[in-house]
Amino acid sequence: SCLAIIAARFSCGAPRGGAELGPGALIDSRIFSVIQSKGSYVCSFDNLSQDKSLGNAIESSDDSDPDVDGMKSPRTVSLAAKRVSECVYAHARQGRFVMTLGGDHSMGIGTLTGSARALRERFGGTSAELSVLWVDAHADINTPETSLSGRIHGMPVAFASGLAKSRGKNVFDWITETHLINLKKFVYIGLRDVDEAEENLIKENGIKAFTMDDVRRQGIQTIMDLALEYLGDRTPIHVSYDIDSLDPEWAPSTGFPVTRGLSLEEGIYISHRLHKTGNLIAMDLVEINPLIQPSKLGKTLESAASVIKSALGIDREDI
Ligand code: DIR
Ligand code: MN
Ligand code: MN
Ligand code: MN
Repeated sequence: SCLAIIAARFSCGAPRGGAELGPGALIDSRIFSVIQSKGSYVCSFDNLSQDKSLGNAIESSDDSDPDVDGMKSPRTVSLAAKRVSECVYAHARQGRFVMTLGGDHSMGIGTLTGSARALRERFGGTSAELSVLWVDAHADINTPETSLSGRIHGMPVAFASGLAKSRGKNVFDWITETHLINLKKFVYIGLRDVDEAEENLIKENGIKAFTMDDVRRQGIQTIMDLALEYLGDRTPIHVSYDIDSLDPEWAPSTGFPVTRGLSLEEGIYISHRLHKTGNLIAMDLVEINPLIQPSKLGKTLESAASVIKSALGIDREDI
């Protein structure tokens, strides 16, 4: 079958640069040649953001893109996310599995909206609504009003669901009704660093959330049982996988590592269960930053590769 790989080389949603180098590092690790050599997938690559203007956080933090409603680099991130959205949409519309490599998690605005739109066009009606599993230490659901940092990598869930809205000025004004995900079909796993305002948004909107405390109390198997049961049987699933969901022991090269995370085995188990549903249609693997703990980048890439492979149904023994 066909696997579309999108290298979303952006980091303007994050406070510092480096995540734009994540996709290249992953691709250079030859993980996708292994996947192709297993005969599992025919891969095609889209390398987004060759142009400097969308390169990294430092370059984009100049006067050409002043804050809007407290958001940093708003037009740059909006434009980058729009490109990702269109690219994901074009592949998903053809029924391809779409793997987006990040990049900071603001690109989730692009991936989720691209998937949601493609699904609505392909199937129509409410059965065509996307299910989303958000695997992350963070909730990434701040709106411009609640955000303490103004960084859009902390806001993708809010923009992709319509909780946060565009106020013109070329900032997310490309997002329409057809792009939006439904927060009733959305589950978090791995949360352990959530702002107070985000907690409130999760409660107010009745969002299903499994924190790391839940994982420790109940075990990852039970948590996956509950998550998949909640999303239902015959629902296309998009997993947005932030590498910082894993414990820093397994994924040190990331912008906001948080202790008490998932073990690599738990991280792989999540992917494995998703694969086994037969309903996984898209995956994001984001927030690898090769400039952070560079001596441990190899370990971070290995962990990411394992999580990706199990999502695609390639067993650990095969690696
Ligand atoms: C914080 C940090 N909640 C924010 N979020 C991070 O900036 O909105 N997400 N680090 O990865
Ligand atoms: Mn994230
Ligand atoms: Mn995170
Ligand atoms: Mn982030």
